[in-house]
Amino acid sequence: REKAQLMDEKAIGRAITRISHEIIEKNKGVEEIVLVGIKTRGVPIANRISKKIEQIEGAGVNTGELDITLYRDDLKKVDVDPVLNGSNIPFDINDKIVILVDDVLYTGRTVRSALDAVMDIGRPRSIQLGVLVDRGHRELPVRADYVGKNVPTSKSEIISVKLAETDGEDSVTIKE
Ligand code: 3GP
Ligand code: 5GP
Ligand code: MG
Repeated sequence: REKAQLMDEKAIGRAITRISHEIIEKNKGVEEIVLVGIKTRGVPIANRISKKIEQIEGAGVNTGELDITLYRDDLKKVDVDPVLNGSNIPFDINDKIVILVDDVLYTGRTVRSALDAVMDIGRPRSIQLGVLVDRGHRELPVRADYVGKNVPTSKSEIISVKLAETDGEDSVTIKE
């Protein structure tokens, strides 16, 4: 079926700016926070938020990444749990507020896996979650603290997220 555009470059930029402000406000500054992007597209989103926060606050935020592999051979089958593949978090997360960042939140299984990974590395004071798109259909009690856009979907729909860093352009579209 036809692709419908949900966000263009400007909308994605505004969402990232808003989320950055929300992070700063909720945490009363950025001294205690670190950002962790979930590969693939959570990483450029985390980096953009990190840059934006630095612009706003004039202070840098440690930013790392988690690699979580989705063990399954086709995108429609989401019944296999994601497994941690690797991480690059070269800074202390003990007593920090860790903010996980992903492109799309769906069943919540990727985030559950990411929570495990973070807890293995250290003992953060708290963990928060930011996503560009929340498409619903949670299978676990997971919710995002920061959401770019809520998109009610059917299970057969797919949200395509393109980012300049990985895809040469910025767009969010929905297709069957
Ligand atoms: P990402 O690595 O940038 O997050 O899951 C592998 C890739 O497939 C993801 O890219 C994601 O964008 C894309 N994808 C598209 N539809 C789906 C879906 O329904 N579930 C999952 N897990 N990934 C999807
Ligand atoms: P969950 O584990 O919550 O089911 O799915 C989250 C992960 O799967 C995210 O990292 C995201 O990239 C991917 N994902 C799930 N559904 C979609 C979708 O419709 N579109 C895209 N682009 N990614 C999805
Ligand atoms: Mg993702």
